[in-house]
Amino acid sequence: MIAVTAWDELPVVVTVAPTGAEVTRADNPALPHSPAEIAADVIASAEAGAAVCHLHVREDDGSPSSRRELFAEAIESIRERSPIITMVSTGGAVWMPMEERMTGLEAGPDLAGVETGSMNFGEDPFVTVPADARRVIERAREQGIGLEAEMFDVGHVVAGVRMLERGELPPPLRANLVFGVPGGIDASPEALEAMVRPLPEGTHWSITAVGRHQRRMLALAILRGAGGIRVGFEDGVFLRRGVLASSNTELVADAADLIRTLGRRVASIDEARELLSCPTRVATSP
Ligand code: KMH
Ligand code: ZN
Repeated sequence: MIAVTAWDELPVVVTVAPTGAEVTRADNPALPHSPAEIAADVIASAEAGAAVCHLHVREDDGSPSSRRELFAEAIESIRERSPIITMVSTGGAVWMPMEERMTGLEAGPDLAGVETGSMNFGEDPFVTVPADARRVIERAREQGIGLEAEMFDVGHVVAGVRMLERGELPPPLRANLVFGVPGGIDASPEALEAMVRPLPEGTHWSITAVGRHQRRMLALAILRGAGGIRVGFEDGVFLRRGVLASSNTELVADAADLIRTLGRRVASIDEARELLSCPTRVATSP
């Protein structure tokens, strides 16, 4: 058991999101595409402090994919070399039908994301109606996969909490609060408070921030007692203004430095499993 007496003693879980669906090699040539490249980045990121990986997959040409085999291959090669917690996206890409967004659930991850609402994602609609969220949750529960709610605005937080209260979303609530996506909530101290306020006691909350305020938002969240932060090419390809990150690992190492600089510590994978109530899966092959 982790004996926690104060928020500043709580270790911070670092998640790496190595690929996403929107970023391209034109944005950063180091973007991993193949399952082997994704796995290599995840393993190196785990060594730099990541305890969770949030996975999307790509075809060889870099286009976002929903093929189960690609998820399975990535997860398998990660598990061969690291106990890092694996999480699949069910957000996919804006143009993916729900059926395709759900294929990662068939690849045996530890956790899966679930969107608790709809929004504009830049210029595109990004729609998850409640019935679709319930489908994701149901399939994840059938497979023994834990859930993390992906929340891009206050309404998504409120909807997720309601689902928890109604028993539709199983406890414990793991919430990833996302800031700065055009169409979602902004990246500001006030936005952080607004997103945290509806969360019930005992929620494990982490943050993701995109855009120029990314590092400041991560710092704010670390000082506000966040249970986790997320970095990686899905969320930003720059290390600093005008400086491209050389790899996902560099972004993770930088996030780990930030956590330590602000007086907290980085959660080990074992600690993250405990904090996220995420037991090691017995069946390791997807
Ligand atoms: N690619 C975005 C449209 C998630 O993974 O849950 C959705 C996304 C969120 O990346
Ligand atoms: Zn994602």
